[in-house]
Amino acid sequence: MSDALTPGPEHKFTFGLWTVGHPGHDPFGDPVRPPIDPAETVRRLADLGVWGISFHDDDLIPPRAAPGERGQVLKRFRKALDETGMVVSMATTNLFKHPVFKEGAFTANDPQVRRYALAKTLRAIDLGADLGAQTYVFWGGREGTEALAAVPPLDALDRYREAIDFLAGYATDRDYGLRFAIEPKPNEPRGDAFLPTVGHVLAFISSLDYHDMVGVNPEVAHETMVGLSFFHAVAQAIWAGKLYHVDLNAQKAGRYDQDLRFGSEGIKDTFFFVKLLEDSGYDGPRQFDARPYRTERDQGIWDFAAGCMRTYLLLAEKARQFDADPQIAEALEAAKAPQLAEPTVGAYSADEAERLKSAAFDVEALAAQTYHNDRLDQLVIELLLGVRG
Ligand code: GCO
Ligand code: MN
Ligand code: MN
Repeated sequence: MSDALTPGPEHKFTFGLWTVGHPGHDPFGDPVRPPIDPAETVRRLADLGVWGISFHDDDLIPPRAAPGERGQVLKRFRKALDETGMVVSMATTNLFKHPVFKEGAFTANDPQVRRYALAKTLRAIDLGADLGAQTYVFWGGREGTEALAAVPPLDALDRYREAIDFLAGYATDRDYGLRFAIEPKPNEPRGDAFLPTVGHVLAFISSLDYHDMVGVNPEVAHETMVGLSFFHAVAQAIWAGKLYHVDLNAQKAGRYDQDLRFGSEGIKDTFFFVKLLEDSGYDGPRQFDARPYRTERDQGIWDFAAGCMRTYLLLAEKARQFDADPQIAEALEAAKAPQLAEPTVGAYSADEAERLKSAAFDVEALAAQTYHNDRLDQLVIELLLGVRG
């Protein structure tokens, strides 16, 4: 069966090995599910219509792998990729789990820790490129601090920039054709993280020598944790030409990092995000970085994965209905939404500045205008609740 709600390779849905494979431990409780072999994950996801898989170096090759085990794991993984047609969409480095990174990785105070973090990443980039990844993600899990005095932030940002530029130089030198995507997160596991939001990352990128090959990997949960609109964050990344990857899940504002099934919270912001992504022509991976509830195991894991994709496709369908709805079109006119696309004055000229200063504005009449935003928003709510279209 193929319809608008059936996931297929054309949707470019991807999952990280660490998502469906998460054994369900949390800071208070032990694992609730057994680990899943990466090759098995590839097969199960391919059956659901998933296009790609991503991993941290350590998700694929166990850090304490015995000699010979690496080759075996890779062989099984490649076989599963070949047999299913699944691609490796993204690769990344685990720079947060091992205690060596407890004080930071690229921004650790100890230069030897920083150099080790770079060495681990260089090897992980080789692995990712070898398996065909086109995007390399940097999430600075341990880049931050609790003791504000301990980590001078200006130096930390210098070291962060040095690391990303060095690695970008390496990937370029090796001709890997990789693009880098930096993933912001405000906190957790650190009390305060460096590069906490999409805006911070965009500003940071502009300071890089290799700024052209570096973009952003925004995540629903991470912007939402601090009460920001993910929709607007992604819009700014697209506007800057820097949306290189995206992590999809769900999150309640003001909570710990919940990694919930895509679309299961914050449905309105999520809807406008999906509509934006669909309208924007973004053709990169749509990665789900979420986890099944701790209550799930076995079939529950795959139901969770299917649910993420189904909700995305349902929202994409709602976006098409939004565009085709004449009452919504009228309400958009009433809100003057199309007029925001018209330039205000164009480029600066002294003449135009004079014309503006001497123009007569009927400020009272402008102030008395109505925009009917409540009506427009109610139409959106009714669309989402399924009573329109
Ligand atoms: C998190 C992050 C990670 C990253 C992953 C890939 O909150 O733990 O979202 O899941 O996305 O490390 O970089
Ligand atoms: Mn996350
Ligand atoms: Mn993520």
